[in-house]
Order: sequence, then C-alpha cells, then structure tokens
Amino acid sequence: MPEIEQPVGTTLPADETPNTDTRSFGPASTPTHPLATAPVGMPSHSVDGFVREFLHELNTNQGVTLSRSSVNDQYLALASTVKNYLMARWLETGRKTREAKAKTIGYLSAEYLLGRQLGNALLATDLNEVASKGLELCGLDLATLRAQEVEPGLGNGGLGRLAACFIDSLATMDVPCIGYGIRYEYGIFRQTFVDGRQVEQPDTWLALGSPWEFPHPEASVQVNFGGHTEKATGADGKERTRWVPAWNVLGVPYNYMVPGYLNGRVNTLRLWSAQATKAFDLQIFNSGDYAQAVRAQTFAENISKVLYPEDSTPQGKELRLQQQYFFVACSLRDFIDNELEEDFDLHNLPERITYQLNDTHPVIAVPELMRLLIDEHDFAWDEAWEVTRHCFNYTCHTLLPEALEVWPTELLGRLLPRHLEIIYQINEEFLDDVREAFPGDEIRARRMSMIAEHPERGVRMAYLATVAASKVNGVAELHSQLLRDKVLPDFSELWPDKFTNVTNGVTPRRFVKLANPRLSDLISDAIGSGWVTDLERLKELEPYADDPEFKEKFREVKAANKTRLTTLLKARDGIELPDGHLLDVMVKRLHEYKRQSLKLLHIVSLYEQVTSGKLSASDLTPRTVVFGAKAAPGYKIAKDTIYLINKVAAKVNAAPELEGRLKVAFPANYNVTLAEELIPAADLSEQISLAGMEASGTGNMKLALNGALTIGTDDGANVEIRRLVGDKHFFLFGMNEPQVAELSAKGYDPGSYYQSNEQLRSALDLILSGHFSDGDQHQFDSVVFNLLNEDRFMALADFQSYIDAQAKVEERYADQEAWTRSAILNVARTGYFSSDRAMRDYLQRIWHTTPMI
Ligand code: 26W
Repeated sequence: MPEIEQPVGTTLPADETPNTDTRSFGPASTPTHPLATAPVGMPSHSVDGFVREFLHELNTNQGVTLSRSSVNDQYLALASTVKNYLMARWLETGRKTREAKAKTIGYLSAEYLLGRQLGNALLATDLNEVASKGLELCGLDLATLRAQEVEPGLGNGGLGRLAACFIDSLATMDVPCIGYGIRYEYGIFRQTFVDGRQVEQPDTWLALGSPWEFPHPEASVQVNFGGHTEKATGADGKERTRWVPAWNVLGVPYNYMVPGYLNGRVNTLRLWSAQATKAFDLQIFNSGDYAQAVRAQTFAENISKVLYPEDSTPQGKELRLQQQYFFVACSLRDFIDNELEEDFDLHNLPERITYQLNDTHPVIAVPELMRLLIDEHDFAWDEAWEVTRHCFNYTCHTLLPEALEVWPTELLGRLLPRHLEIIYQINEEFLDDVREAFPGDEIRARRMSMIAEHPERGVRMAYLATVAASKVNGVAELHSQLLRDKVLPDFSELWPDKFTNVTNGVTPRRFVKLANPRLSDLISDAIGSGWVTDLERLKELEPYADDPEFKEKFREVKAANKTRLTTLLKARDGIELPDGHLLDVMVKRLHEYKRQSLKLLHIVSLYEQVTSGKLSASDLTPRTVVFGAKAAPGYKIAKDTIYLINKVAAKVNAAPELEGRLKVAFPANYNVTLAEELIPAADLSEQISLAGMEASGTGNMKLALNGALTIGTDDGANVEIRRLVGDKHFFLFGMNEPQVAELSAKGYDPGSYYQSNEQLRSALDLILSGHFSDGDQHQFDSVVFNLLNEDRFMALADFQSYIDAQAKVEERYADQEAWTRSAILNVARTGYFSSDRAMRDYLQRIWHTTPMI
C-alpha cells in the first residue's frame, strides 16, 4: 500500500465536478406538473399489461427484439419488469418511513446469503401467474428464465442465510429495516469436484448483469484508514483528538429491494462496494506514476473483492478487518447523513435506530460511533457512551472458541489508530466498573479485559460487543444458556438481564411457498393460505395426520418433489436418483463438529456388512443419501472428508450387491438454489453435530417444515424441534451436552470405542485397508487417524447410538402410514420456527419497537 498523506485541496475543476451533494434532495424549484409530486404509478396486473411492459423492457433496456433475444436478455427484461411493479412501493416505503420518523432496525451483517431474487419478487407481488401466462404468450417459459439467474452468494452458511430470512420477515411485518453489508464482487466460491476432490472456482455472479441492484455513486462515502492521531487543545480550552489518516477509499452504495409478502412494503438492503477516491488517485497521478495510480485503484477495490470463505476460524487477515471497518463506517455515516433530518440531535439517536450486530464481524461499529460522536460531533465521552450503548445489540452465532474473533492490537493500531485508543478507554472504564462490583478480585478483572495478552495482544471482539450492547443473545435456547454459562459467565454474572435468547427461524415464503409449491397448495387447500404469514397456523393441520386422503396426497407431494429433484440432478450433475428410496439428506457446511464423518461411518458400515455377507441387501431399507457441503479452502480435514465421501460414494454406487438398495449422491456446489430443490424432497434430516456445538442450525427447521423427520442429537434448535414435534416423531441419539462435558472431563479415549465395537472397527478398518483409495492405505490418514486418536467431536462415542437410531428410522419407514403421520405432524408442529416469530421476539425483547401499521 502506498503511504500517502491525506491529500488536501485536490479537487477537480468546478465545471468537471459532478454533483455529489446528497444532502440536497429533489428539484431546485417547486415542481408544477402533477405527476412530479407522486411516485410513478404501478404497471397493471393484467396479462396484456405485463406483456407490454416486458417487451418494452426487452426493447429499451436490452436493445433487442423478442426474436433476436437471448435467454439472458429475456431474464434481464423480466427482472426489470418485475422491478417496475415494486418500484412505486419502494419509493412509498421510504417516504412513509421518513415521514413517520419511525425507529429503524440497522442490521449490520458481513454476509447475506440471499438466494435467487426473481422467484421471490414474483411471489411478493403476486405476479407469478400473470408472468407465466404473459411469457407463454411470448413463446417463453418462466421456469427457464428463472433458472438463468445466478444467486448472489454473499455469505458462507447459516449466519448469512439467517440475515436474509430476517430482512424478509421485517419487510413482511411492516418493520422499517435497512440491511447493511458488503457487495462482494465474488461471493462464496463455486465448488467443483475433480476426481472427487473439491476445487474452488471464483463466483462470477455479476458477469451476466445484475438487474436487482441500484448503484448510487453520487452518494458514496469516504472511509479513512491508517495514519496516526494527534492531540490539540481548541480555542475553548478543551483537548481534542484528531485522526490523521494515511489513505482512504470510497464506499459506493448499491441498493436492493427487500419486498414484503403481498403487503406493499419494500425495505432496502444497502451493500457497499469499494472504489478508489479521486483524491487518492490524483495524489499519485500528480506524482507522474500513472501505472502506480492504476494499481492503487486496484488496491482500494480489493476491499470488497471477495467474501472470505472461512466459516468458523477467523484468520486474522488484514483485508478482513478492512472489510469490516469499511462497511460499518459507510453504514453509520449513511444513516446519520441520509436518513435523519439535517438538524437531528444525535443525543436522540437510539430513538431512531437500533443496530443489530450479526456476530462480531461488525463490532468495530462500536468505537466508530464513539469516534463520530466525540471527534466529529463534539460529544463528551460520557454523553457519547450513553448514546452508543443504547444503539447496539449483539447476536452470538457460535460456541467454538476458535470462531471468536480477536484482532491483534498491532494490526488494529496500524489500520485504525483512533479506534484502538477508544477501545482501550472503553476497556479501562469497564474494568473500573468490574473492580467496583467485585472489589479485590483482580483475577476476574483480568479475565474480563477486552484485551487478551496471549498468544499475542489482541482485542476480544465478543467482549467489546457484550460490554457495548444493550442485549446479547444466543440463537437457540441451549446455545443461549451455554453462552451465559460457559462462554461469557463473568459477564452474565455482572449483567444477568443483558442476556437473552431468540431462537432462530426461517422464512416460510422462500422455504415453503416458493420452494415447495405442491405442499403449499396442499396445506392451503386444507387450512387456507393464512399460514404463509402466520406459520403457527400450521397447527390446524394436526387432525389431517389421521386423514387417509390427506396422507395419500402428502405422499404424492413428496414423490413429485423427488421426481423434480431427480430431473434436476440428472441435468445438473449427471446424477441418477433411484425411484422409491428413503431420501436421507445431510446439507450444511463441512465441519468436524457437524460430523459428516459419522454419517459416512454409517454408510461404510452398511456397505461393509453387505459386501462381507454379514447382512443381506434385501434387509436394507432402500435409501439414497444426499450430501451437500462446501469446505473452507484452507481446512484440510474438511476437504479430505469430501474426498472420502466421494470415494465411498463411487464404491457404493458401483457395488452390484447394493444396486437398488443404497446410493450416495454428492452434488457439487450446495447453495440456496439447490437447497430449495433438495429440502422439499427429503424424508430424513441429518442433524448430528456433537451436543453443545451447533449454535442453532436452520437447515433443521427448513427440513422439518417440509415434512422430513429428523435424526439428531440434543443440540442447538434440535432440542426445541423435538420438544415441539414430540419424541415419537424425532429420532434422538447420542450424548447430551452435560454427558459430553462429563466425558470430556473424565478424558475421552476414542480408541476404546474402536476396540470394543466390532461394527465400528470393521468400518474403520475397511477405510484403513485402502479399499476406497485404490489400495493406498494412507490416503485418508488425516480423517481416520484423527478419529482414532483425537476425535475432538466424539463421533466414535456416538456411533452405536446413531446406528440404533437409524434402525428405528428404518422400522418407521417400513410402516408408510406411520411415517406419513409423523411427517405431517412435523409440518404441523414446527410453525414456531418462522423467522416472523423470531423477528417478533427481537422486537419485543431487544429492539423495543413495533411494526408501522
Ligand atoms: C471466519 C469468521 C467467522 C466465524 C463465524 C465467519 C462466520 C462465522 C459464523 C458464526 C458461522 C455461522 O454461520 N454460524 C451459524 O449461524 C447460524 C445462524 O445463527 C446457526 O444456525 C448455526 O448453528 C451457526 O453455526
């Protein structure tokens, strides 16, 4: 990075300076035309009107006639058409919210895993039928155009998808919300398999055009980095700190519509893209080094270039900290400058915004708000802290110690010197409070310090978040309890009321209505369509669990969804799914704690028993196991596990004995789009993490809502799913969290399970023999030796219990009437897991605000 001082006076000549004054909105003089004061009208909902609009977009936006248009042209024109239907509502939502001066939720998240936009926009505007008919009249097929969309994969997994569900629910519930995040040019990598190994390809989601975004370069925000601070005494005799940054970049906002379901509200998701500042370029251009200046541009743009694909171990990378500060600085500035009245008194900021910190990734917002208030708005420290601590709440999404972010002070001080000073002062004042509450307990004070001393000096971002937040929440009951008792015990002792739980939820719009139209119609035929925005009404389905006609139709829906999946996987991956199998689905990031290896041991064991003649294939329940999982590119064991799954799959699928009985499918690049196809077809949902490790899980909720039965441990939201659906309709296995803690304390010896369990030993021995690796006995050392010697997540300890639970699965599945009954009851009893309910909980317990209607 070029070390340049903040350039002064490098402005463009007046006649070449574009107007970027975002403070003066609207025309210079009062408009007189009647249309100029109202938002544009909405296009008509008739098929004719739709066709006219679509062809107009095709001609004027794409510049092609229908007969010369590509599928991509058609998709882009269709997207524009649907956007036009949303536009008036979007503008009206903004007007209404500003006028009401309503409190806004500022959701700060480094990730949003949105999924495709077109289907959701059609759903929210009730345009599906009109669009489908209109396109048909043009000789086009809606499904083909929908398939053209590349989903914006701007997240890794659960946390990013949760953010997307939450903003959907807030819009649907008429709550003002701005989602703030980063417009990564490359989202989560595209996974391919080469000879069974994961190979990552860049995700070029913007390549064919991005019709859903609205860039506003004129509203760009400058973000400073580096440099040093200076103290100066002002004319009033007060000492002030001045940050003299070394370099800066521009944040360009890109707005996305977040439509509520059929309610006319359209909220905004604002993602920031990094660009070089003019001043930044000019400084170097003026020095005559043109090539260096262009390189500097690339440097600035790197900040929003790529999503970090790690989903549990923060790597302490400088660019990642740059990303975090970049989007947070833009977002805070944006709200103060553009959403509030010009004369707004920032002492009242908590009345107008509440920032939700989605994990620790945006926590640098805390010192940033302090800096804004103190250095730029002349607040005293105590006044600034009073405002700040009422503006933030913090959600923790993990329990893994290695996933808690700690930023080295060396790095923080170099990149954000003023922020580090502020953090030190927050910490000092906080520790004074601790000492006052626990006099003489210096050990405790040291334990609670935001500054870790080992292995290097660093800022514990979770502690900073906890101190600054009004409320801290976990994402499922068990997780929130463990957060209080094990991760932040000192803090919950000091502030018991600060801690709360909000169990996660998922949006029924995308994950039932859109993904599973057949089930949706069946449900609506039985109980009406109110469930889509009031998911607890699924309870009304309970009596249908004993209705033979309904049960038959329910089975037909599942079968049709399997056929749909079969067609897709054949075309997408060349995978053939057999008919009539129990579809056993494990979809989630590849991580040791999630224990894909345990599922694999089950498969290997079935294979081993049948091929060695211990078990007759005809005794097996015909089953297809589907995996979907990406591994972080630097996570060796996870990648080796993927390789092992593919190698085992190849053997299993080729074994003549298992033909028609056992099949393993591992379609590459599991993402939201594939989830929407897989989940509705699933019979069995694998939620087999070691108890106490999975904060919540949300795939578990989606699968249950789509009528899959869960085989799972007492972990995360499984606990609540089981409580709601009932023990009979959930296959529980494994140790619970206290048992895990006990075994851990006693000393866990995985080898003892290998020694004492014949079935487990045979499965592991078969892998060790090189059977799945063309005779190479060491190919899978990293996976197998790890299980035998360390097995941090105790897969071997839970093996037998898992096998026993699978036997119960098979028994139930053999009785199709009983299985269907359980499946229907899973749907009927899991309405609680709607993200609408989760948002209601946040509104009541954390945000203290209500919808606008
Ligand atoms: C590299 C830093 C990092 C660390 C953690 C990046 C991302 C994370 C996330 C916390 C990972 C994540 O997605 N957590 C998941 O959050 C879901 C939503 O609350 C939960 O349902 C999952 O249990 C949790 O693993």
